[in-house]
Amino acid sequence: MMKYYLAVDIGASSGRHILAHLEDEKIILEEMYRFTNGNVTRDGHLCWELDRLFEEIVNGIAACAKAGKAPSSMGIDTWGVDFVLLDKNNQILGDTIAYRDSRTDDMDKLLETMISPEELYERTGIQKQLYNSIYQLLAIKNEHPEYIKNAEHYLMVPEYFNYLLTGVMMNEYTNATTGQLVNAVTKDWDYELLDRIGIPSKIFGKLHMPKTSVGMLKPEIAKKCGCQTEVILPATHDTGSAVLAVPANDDDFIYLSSGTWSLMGIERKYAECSLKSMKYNFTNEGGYDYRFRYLKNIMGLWMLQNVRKEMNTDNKTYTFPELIAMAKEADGFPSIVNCNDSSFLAPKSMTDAVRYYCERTGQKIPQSMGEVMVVIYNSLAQSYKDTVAELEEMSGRKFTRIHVVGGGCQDMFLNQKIKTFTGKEVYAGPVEGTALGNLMVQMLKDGSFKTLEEARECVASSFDVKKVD
Ligand code: ADP
Ligand code: LRH
Repeated sequence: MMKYYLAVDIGASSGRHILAHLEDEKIILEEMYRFTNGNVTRDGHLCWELDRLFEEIVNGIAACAKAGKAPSSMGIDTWGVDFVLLDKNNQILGDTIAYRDSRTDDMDKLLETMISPEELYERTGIQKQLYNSIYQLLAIKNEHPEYIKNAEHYLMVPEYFNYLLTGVMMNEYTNATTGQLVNAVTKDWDYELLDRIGIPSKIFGKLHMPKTSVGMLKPEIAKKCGCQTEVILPATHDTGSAVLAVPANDDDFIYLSSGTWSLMGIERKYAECSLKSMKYNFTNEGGYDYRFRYLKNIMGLWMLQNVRKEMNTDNKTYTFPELIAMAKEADGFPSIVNCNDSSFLAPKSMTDAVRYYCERTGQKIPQSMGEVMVVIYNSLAQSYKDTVAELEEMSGRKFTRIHVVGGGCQDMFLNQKIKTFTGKEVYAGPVEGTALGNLMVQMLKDGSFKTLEEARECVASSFDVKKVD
């Protein structure tokens, strides 16, 4: 009997059920189900549709069972920082507001009255991003103090789905670190920090590591799915899973997890919480086996996703290859924007935001959509180039290669720009890096691989990794 493993990988733009099995010492993947994701506006806030996403999770498991490929184990990973608060009846308090919502504007000023930015970085090693869970908790405390008062449990998005599937509430380390509430040295919730910001520590459960078993599906869920399976914790933070699947075992490379966000960095054994690192806004996210991902968030393909949405009409949906062809025609357009400018985080119109940035910085304003896209491509590549220089400065090393994983690695126009701008060797693949990292942890748990190195070796021999010319 073939043993199947299932990764449910939900990114900000889409979710997918990727099934895996081992055959002739290779990992074979099969996409069983896919669904869209994105924010919706409710009562003036950007929210996630958790109920719909949960239905999709169940539908996808059912699709595996229907195909006669019921998974023995499964794991869920999603984007970081977002969470729900549950009351004593285990019901969600309020809407599940998404990290791009503006409710956290100015929460940095409030937080600074409680702890200095320097001390916060020294304790957590996490980059300042206004969407981090710490700022979101302060925003809730301001607008709905009753939610904090009535909260019994803090569950991040994948943990909430695991709870709905199994009835078991379990916090997981890698995703917890994204929130800026975990101490980089103790690798546990920073209880003193929680005290100082007035958030009750009782709502935070023990932090569990990837490979921990959450439990079996509840009987009513197993019935809907048409199968029983064991839910396991992968690195529930998608970036944590993606970086596990980088197909290399040496350390002469920089990774770029390329999707809605671009996450560019290196793996390290210790968190670097120096003032210089803080100035560059590098982050130290907790990973599998307590490895740290020293990386930078770059606005990423979110910018193109939005331009695409603005171009699509009822009669025409542009494919990514069509968009790339338009951008190629306009190549040579000179303007560059700072991708990480806050005006690109959640603009009403990305096209207008790019044009306005060019105007206010005295640059040529892109007119055609091709020109707008070229500005985005070149600006992303410029950010990667700057980040490579900063990573080399901070680590005191030079790197030969960049490994690009995730949906964005299919964009050869972008891959070529990365090569041209950074001057590094660029390798693209695997596309489903995040799902693969999730699956690798399940395979490490059942002993199919003894070590992460062995698993990474198997990834390298199982998937076609393209060297970009
Ligand atoms: P998420 O972070 O939402 O999980 P993905 O890893 O799925 O994102 O990557 C989605 C992005 O990958 C798209 O926005 C698009 O820019 C890029 N992409 C996906 N398919 C293609 C393709 N066929 N060609 C070029 N780019 C693609
Ligand atoms: C990528 C990601 C990233 C976080 C952001 C919120 O999907 O998890 O690592 O910073 O979403």
